Amino acid sequence: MTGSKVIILDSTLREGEQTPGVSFRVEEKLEIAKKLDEIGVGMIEAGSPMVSEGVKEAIKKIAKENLNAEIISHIRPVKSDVDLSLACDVDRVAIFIGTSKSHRESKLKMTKEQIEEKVLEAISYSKDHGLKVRFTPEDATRTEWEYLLHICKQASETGADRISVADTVGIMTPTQMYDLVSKIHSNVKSELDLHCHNDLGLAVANSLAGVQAGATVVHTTVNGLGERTGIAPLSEVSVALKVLLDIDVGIKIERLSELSSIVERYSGVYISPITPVIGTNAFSHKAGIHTSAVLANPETYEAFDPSILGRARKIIVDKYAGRHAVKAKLDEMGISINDDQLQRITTEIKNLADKKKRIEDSDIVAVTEKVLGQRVSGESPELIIGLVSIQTDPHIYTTNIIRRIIGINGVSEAYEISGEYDVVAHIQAKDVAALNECLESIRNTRGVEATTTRIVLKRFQRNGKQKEEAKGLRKIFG
Ligand code: HCA
Ligand code: CU
Repeated sequence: MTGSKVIILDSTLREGEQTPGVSFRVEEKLEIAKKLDEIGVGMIEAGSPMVSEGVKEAIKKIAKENLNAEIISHIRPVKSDVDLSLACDVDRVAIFIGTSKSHRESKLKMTKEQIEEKVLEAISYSKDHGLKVRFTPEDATRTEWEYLLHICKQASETGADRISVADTVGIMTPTQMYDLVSKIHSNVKSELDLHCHNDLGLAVANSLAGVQAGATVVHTTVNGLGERTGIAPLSEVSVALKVLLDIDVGIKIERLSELSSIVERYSGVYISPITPVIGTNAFSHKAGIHTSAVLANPETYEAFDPSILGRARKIIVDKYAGRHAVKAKLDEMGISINDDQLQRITTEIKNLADKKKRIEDSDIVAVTEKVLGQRVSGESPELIIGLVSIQTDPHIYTTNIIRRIIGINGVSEAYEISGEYDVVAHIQAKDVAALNECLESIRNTRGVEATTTRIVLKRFQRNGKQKEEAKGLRKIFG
């Protein structure tokens, strides 16, 4: 391994915007870039200026921000693309061209020599105009070794101080990646980037192997966005490097979840609950055997401490839960019970869970009250409940807007409806501040044009037993 520091290049704004269905607005790009910079990303690939006026404008605006991160434009080896990059005032150009046989013969219809000539010309032109240069032999991992080495050496000698080892279709194994990066590293002077696609789910593993072989920049996107199945996700790469290889890439890990939610919202692509590191379930424990072990010693079923992400472990209470889990949950709610009551509550919860898909905190409180025959004295989870009627942009598919809204913290359900409004969202918040934050996020959602919020004063349920008064209303309405 080299002694050089390893840093992250984030390409959410370039590779990430190549995700089918994703298109960021200029202001969204600017906000994402600032957040990436704050979080500690060392390089931001801001876009390809030749794609559109909007992309160019976003790169220009990001470059103007004077962020700590190096700002890169991703271009073809043509003068006009270099000129556009100069007009955007970026720090570096990343010049890419396919080098593998299929790219040369079927896509570019160019010979090895023609490709080399174009690349070297573009590197010289960029250097002459004061730009830093990275060269990416696209599909490097399927390029004949002799040609790959030759063109990388030439690019390096012509002034590309970085070379990106692009596993464009994600076909490497970690050992193959380690071997290839080691070979390039020992034969070429430039520093190496890793650009690993995730077609077979190996992007993170291949990135780690590449770092062990001497590469010093890892390309990521927030939430792993990108062409097809995307590239290595920022959160997984930065946490895995830290936890498994003790390599600190300077990322503020505790802010990764926040960044992920912003990008979910702006991209419309939502992560699964079982996504590593940032997924809702990443630190949830369900089976009785697991929960009692974790409560005794978290190490038993945790790869690393959730607190590094500012997260807490969660004990799931449903039919798989044992008494330890139920006890921990009731303790958390400030409800104290004896052993006999605990046994009965646990049995009742299991019975209920056989009939109901999800056990909410309110179900646990209801079961506890039933067993104890009294209202529980501890902190029952009183929430402010709101119904938000939403008018949406008729040009955007309503289901897409709902998908964005449902990802906002505090939104528990959303319905597409007929009539004056298009959508109704059911929101829950612990206090007025959280309520306002949730409403603000709904209003800021792309496609939301107008909202009207009604606060629930009393809530009745079918069995007639539960009737909750929402708190904090006087405060909101004077
Ligand atoms: C592309 C190419 C690229 C380039 C990667 C890089 C790839 O999608 O246009 O410049 O490091 O995967 O090969 O993203
Ligand atoms: Cu790519």
